[in-house]
Amino acid sequence: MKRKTLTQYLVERQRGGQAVTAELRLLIETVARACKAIGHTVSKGALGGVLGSLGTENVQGEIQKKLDVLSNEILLEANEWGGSLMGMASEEMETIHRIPNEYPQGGYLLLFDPLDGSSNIDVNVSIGTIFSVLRAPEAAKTRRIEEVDFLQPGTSQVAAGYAVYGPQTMLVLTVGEGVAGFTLDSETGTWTLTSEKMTIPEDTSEFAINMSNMRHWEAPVKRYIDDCLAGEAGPLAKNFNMRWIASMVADVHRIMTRGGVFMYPRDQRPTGKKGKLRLMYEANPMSFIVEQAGGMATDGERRILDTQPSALHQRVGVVLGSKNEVVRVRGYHLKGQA
Ligand code: AHM
Ligand code: MG
Repeated sequence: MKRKTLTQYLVERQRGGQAVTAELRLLIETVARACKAIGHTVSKGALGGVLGSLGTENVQGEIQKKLDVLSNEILLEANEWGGSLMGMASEEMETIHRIPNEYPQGGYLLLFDPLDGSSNIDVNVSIGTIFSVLRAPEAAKTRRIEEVDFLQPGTSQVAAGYAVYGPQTMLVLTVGEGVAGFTLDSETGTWTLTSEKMTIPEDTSEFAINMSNMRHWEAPVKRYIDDCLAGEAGPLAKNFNMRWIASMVADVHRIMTRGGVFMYPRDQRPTGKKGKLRLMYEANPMSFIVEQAGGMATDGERRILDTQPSALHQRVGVVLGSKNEVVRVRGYHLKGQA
């Protein structure tokens, strides 16, 4: 069977309507090429001398791994000169990266977590890249792009995706017309369409949460997980399975494939009050993808995509996945407030 490539998929959407402009297509293809390079670098592991820490800290106070920084550089270099962007922002950079004057400026902004799941890098467990594309505001086109221009709600995203570097290297993409999955053919180097319309089953009996944080959780999360653990005899009247990979990309990819509910909730620690995951380049792109696949994404009570960001690196509680289960978790939160 002759399968479509990423380019064909995007060209079809470019011809079909407004969702993909030539500039956006070029941008997505460039990001996909960078992900291929990151995947290649990741796969070299110890042979490439890329494992281990650099000893530096990023803006979030996290120790940077060599691969965090290398992946960030790969994405910056690949996307700087193509003419689709005005600026970029990343988990690994304190502030925004403006496209240098020597290159043409485009109409879009790119945000990314260059290598998500950093704690899994050195142990050879799946990791990934997450990205989000916004339009640069009209007003910014006559002046320098500023950080505030990036602070748009997730509903403004024009495209989002993730690459997962696992047993297979895959790219999962939405341009707001459903979600498509591409597998990297390592022999030809081609992103090849392998799932034309990914959909998340509405019901599930599988949850993903870091249980070691249980003592810090807010009451609704604790109640929900207690009820899951009670199984068939409990109020949910079914047995639940649990998975936690500690790479959001890999956990979300499992949910995209067979359903489930993923939670990194706010908790009561001083460092957990706002959640762990970052809104702009982790929660927003993943929420866009999950919603486009028929799932749902909330911070416990509210839709993540409606959040008006106030800072580039702001954090948010995340509950996403199979629709009926996310509705249930939201119910526990809303009931708690009544
Ligand atoms: P990172 O972007 O620094 O890798 O952090 C985000 C990751 C997510 O991929 C994952 O869901 C979570 O952190 C795991 O956290 P924990 O180690 O607390 O379970
Ligand atoms: Mg991350």
